[in-house]
Amino acid sequence: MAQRLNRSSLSHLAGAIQGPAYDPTQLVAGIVHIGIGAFHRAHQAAYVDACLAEGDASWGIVGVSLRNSAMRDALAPQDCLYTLAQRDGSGETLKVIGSVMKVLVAPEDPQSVLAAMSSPQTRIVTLTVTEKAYPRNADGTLDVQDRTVAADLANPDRPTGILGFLTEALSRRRADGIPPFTVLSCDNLPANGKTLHGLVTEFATLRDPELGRYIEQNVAFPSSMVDRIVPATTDDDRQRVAQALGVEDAWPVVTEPFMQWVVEDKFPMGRPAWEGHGVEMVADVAPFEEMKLRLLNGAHSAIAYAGQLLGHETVADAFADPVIHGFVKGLWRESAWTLSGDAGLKPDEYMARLADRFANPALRHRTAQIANDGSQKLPQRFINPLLERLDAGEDAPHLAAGVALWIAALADRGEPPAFTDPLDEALKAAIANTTSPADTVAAVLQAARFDSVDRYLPAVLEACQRISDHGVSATLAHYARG
Ligand code: CS2
Repeated sequence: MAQRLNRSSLSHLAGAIQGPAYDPTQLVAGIVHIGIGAFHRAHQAAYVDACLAEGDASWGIVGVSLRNSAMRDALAPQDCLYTLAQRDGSGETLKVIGSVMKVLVAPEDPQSVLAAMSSPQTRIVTLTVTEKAYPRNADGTLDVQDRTVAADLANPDRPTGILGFLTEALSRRRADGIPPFTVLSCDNLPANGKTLHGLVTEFATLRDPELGRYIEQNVAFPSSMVDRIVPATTDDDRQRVAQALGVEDAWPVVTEPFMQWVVEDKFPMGRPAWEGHGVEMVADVAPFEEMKLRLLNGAHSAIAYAGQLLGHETVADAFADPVIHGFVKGLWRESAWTLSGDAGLKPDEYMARLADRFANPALRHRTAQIANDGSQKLPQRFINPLLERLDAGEDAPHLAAGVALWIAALADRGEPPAFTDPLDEALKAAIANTTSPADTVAAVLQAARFDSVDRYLPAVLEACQRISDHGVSATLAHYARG
């Protein structure tokens, strides 16, 4: 068996592959990151790695897994070193990242997570936990019915979810006279920092109104827009990377060359010098985030559901299908119209670049991966721009058809389902129990808890009817022509 990637094998990596340009044993843990998956390791941890290489060793990362031990089990034997593989049509470059110091597994040992978060050295807590881990209602308020919320309110000193961990750690710091850390959400939600601040404040208030007030007034929750396409790692990736590296890496990350991070500059406890490494530190993230969620993520969801329905396994394959391509262009026209014009952004250039990124032949980004959790993604990707168009007296046929593609793909996902949703129980019941197409569409939109359903139900229904009468390709072509 080949030797494992770790500190002692770093000096004999094959080729010209670079390891960390600093001594990982000298790092101090300044950041706790909750949700240490592939995305974090390809994005924030890579930006931090670049900062550490400049000599400020105080921003090492302690990663936290909220669900299981898989990441810790893969990374611990390799001193948390891992390979970042950037690929596109012109080839692949590999780099070994050293910014992650250790990985904690919350369900096994919540106290070690709280201890890391409560340490005076920890100045920032970052999160990539996906949309569904923010227990909120359609209007952004706390979902008090959520099971994790109820469990964490009942056992505040043994939390399981993000609100429980953040609140308990902030409460312990306050009791110990340690200033609060800054909380940086890196999830694909509109106003992610503000949203999370509201949720933590509401949650903490239910525990203790005084604590709620303290968090509301004293803790910074900057918003951020993150962007990098990171498909799930496959066994082929592991083999290819091991061959190039000359040592084995149990969990490399594979991504595109492009990366972007726009961060609201609000860090009372300090931060890495990210701006020297391409991070845009701004006063208002909203225009960037809206453009990304609506143009990139919106198109991604349309490609994912259309691709699932038409048998395309990857984004690149689906985007090469002329009917999907044509539909996405129409969707882009509708969504781009909703973007704020005064932030100096250039949606046309952005969309041209997106088209190249989606066509990247070296990334096997599975449509099934993006299709997951539609009930949590569609509001910011389709529903919000759709409602804004209706408010302005414009129609939104592509956005409505995007919702219809989701419903059609949900009804057609096979057994075991090709993709899943946290509201599956209600969504499956909505699809199974209804008799007419109109009933099904209304029931699915209700089950997904979308906002203002009545306003766009007829347009979604029309698209669903077209799909069932004429098929997916003819429907996409119809909208693209319109
Ligand atoms: C994707 C995103 O899975 C999804 O929902 O749309 O993960 C997307 O790849 C990233 O946001 C790109 O930055």
